[in-house]
Amino acid sequence: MVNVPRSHPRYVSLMIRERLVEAFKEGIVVPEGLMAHGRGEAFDYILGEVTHEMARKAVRAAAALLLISEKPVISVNGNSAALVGRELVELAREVKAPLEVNLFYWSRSRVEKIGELLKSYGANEVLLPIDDAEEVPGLESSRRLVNRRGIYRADTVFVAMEDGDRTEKLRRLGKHVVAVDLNPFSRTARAATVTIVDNVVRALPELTGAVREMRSAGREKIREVFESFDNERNLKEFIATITQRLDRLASYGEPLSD
Ligand code: PTJ
Repeated sequence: MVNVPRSHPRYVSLMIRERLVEAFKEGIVVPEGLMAHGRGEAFDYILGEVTHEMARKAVRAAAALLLISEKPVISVNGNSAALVGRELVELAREVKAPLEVNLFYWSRSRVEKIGELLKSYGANEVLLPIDDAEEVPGLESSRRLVNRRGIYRADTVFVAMEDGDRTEKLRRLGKHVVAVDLNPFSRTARAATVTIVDNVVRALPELTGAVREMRSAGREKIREVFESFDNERNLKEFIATITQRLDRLASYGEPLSD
C-alpha cells in the first residue's frame, strides 16, 4: 500500500482508492469496478465530497422503506463489499434482511469470496445466486441470477453502485429499490424508488443510524416519512446543485476542492 500522508487534503478519497485496489488484488473487485469508482469520484468531487441535505432526506425515506418492507434484501456487489462490507452487514442486521451477492461480472469464485468476506464481518447467512438460483425475467446480464429465498421474493431491494438495467426490471416486477449512486443522471438513480446521491462510504453509516433512530416511531409515522418523499424532485435538486457548482467553476471562481 502506498504511503498517503494524513495531512493530504484528499486523504479520505485516496484511502478509498487504496481499499479498492487492495480488494481488486484479493479478487473481490473487478478491473471495471475501478473505472466505475472513477465515475463516482468525479460526481463526488463536483458535489463537494459532502453529504447534502437532499441525501439526508433520501436516507430517511430509505430507512423508512426498509423498516416497513416485509421482505427486504441487501444486494452486494464487488465494489460495495470492498468499500462498505462491514456496514452492509450491520444494516442487514438492523433491518432484519438477508444479504445476497449479485454480480454483473459473474464468476463463481468471486461470488464465494464476497460471501466469505461478509461472513468474516459477522454475517450469519449470505445468500448466493448459485444453489437456489432463479432468473429475474427480462434481464439479460448476469445480474438476472438471483437467489430464490432472497431477491427473487423480496418486496424491497437495496443496491449500491449498479449499472442501470436491474433497477428498471425490479421496479417493473413491482419491487421497491433503494439505490446509492453518486450519479443523479443514471438510469439506476431515476428508476429507483429512493435514490441516495452520496458516496456509499458516507451513506451507509447515515442509513443505519436513521434506521436505529426511526425504529421506535409508530408504523404510521414511518410510512408517512416514506410516502412524503419524491425521488424525482430530490434528483432535480441535486442536478440544480451540480449546475450551480459548475457555474461557479466556469466563472473561474474558487476550485471546488483541492
Ligand atoms: O462487482 P460487479 O461485477 O457486480 O460490478 C460492479 C460494477 C460497479 C463494476 C458494476 O455495477 C458497474 O459497471 O457499474 P456502473 O455501470 O459503472 O455504475 C456504477 C455507478 O456507481 C455509477 O453511476 C457511479 O457514479 C456510481 N459510484 C461509483 N462509486 C461510487 C458510486 N456511487 C456511490 N459511492 C461510490 N463510492
